[in-house]
Amino acid sequence: SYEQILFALADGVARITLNRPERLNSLTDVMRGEISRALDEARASAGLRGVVITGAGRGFCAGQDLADRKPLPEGQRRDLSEGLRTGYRPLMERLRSMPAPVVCVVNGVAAGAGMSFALACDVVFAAESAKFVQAFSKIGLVPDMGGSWFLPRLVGEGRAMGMALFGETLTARQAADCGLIWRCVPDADLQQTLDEVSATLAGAPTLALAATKQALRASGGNTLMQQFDLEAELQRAMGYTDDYLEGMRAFAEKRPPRFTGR
Ligand code: T3D
Repeated sequence: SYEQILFALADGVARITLNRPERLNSLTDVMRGEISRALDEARASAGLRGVVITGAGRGFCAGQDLADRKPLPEGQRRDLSEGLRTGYRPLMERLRSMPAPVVCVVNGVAAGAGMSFALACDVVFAAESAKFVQAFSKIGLVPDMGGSWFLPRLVGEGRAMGMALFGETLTARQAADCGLIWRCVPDADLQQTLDEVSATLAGAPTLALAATKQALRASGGNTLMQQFDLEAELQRAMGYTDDYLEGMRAFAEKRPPRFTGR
């Protein structure tokens, strides 16, 4: 059972909802631990088809809970590295190694580590009223939870620098326009987006999507020739799946495929 998140599993799709709305779902030690545990539970469940992450209330996630970081008396300093190693990193390792697709539906503001969290997911949808802010520089910190790695890869170094150094707020529309996220949707359609994304993942050729993630992720460190090799290896494996067989049958029979994720 969970205290600070909601976890549900339906039709093979796990839904994790950050659930401390009065604090804009800012991250506590407990919440980080619970998200990690939920990702483990999802991954261990039979026939997982995908993971959807969202937030309760008007915010998605305001980053580190600053109530846990009370100002220190003069002369004292805080070592922040331990929390990154033992709290943030284990969560991110689980998120990034999830074979099934992970979709984030950003319902409201995503700030600091909350923004990194969203960007770590494979695909990000955001409500039109949601905002993205690299809050770190405003409190004298550096982007963490992988933010310094994701940002330049998603939008290029020029935009990443602007976002991270100035910490200006981006609207969901701006985020979608510069390629930071996949899609900006009207607020009124957010619940429908959650349901549609879940249904899409539940009916997807899950092994192919896992291999697709693997290929796209590997591309940054591969030459084109290495990528050809990887594609051939992955495509070989796909050729033996039930879903490929079904995809070919459905095409020949002019009907939508019924993928089982195997
Ligand atoms: O410390 C380490 O371990 C290092 C790791 C750091 C990782 C990080 O994430 S650092 C960055 C931490 N996050 C921030 O600096 C963001 C702080 N919040 C904001 O800048 C703003 O709240 C937002 C831009 C996110 C939203 O603004 P707005 O105007 O929509 O809402 P608000 O009124 O500021 O916030 C609503 C309430 O949530 C408010 O409480 P109140 O006044 O109603 O009692 C506010 O204090 C609280 N809240 C917002 N963010 C946090 C928070 N409480 C605790 N921690 C927060 N991060």
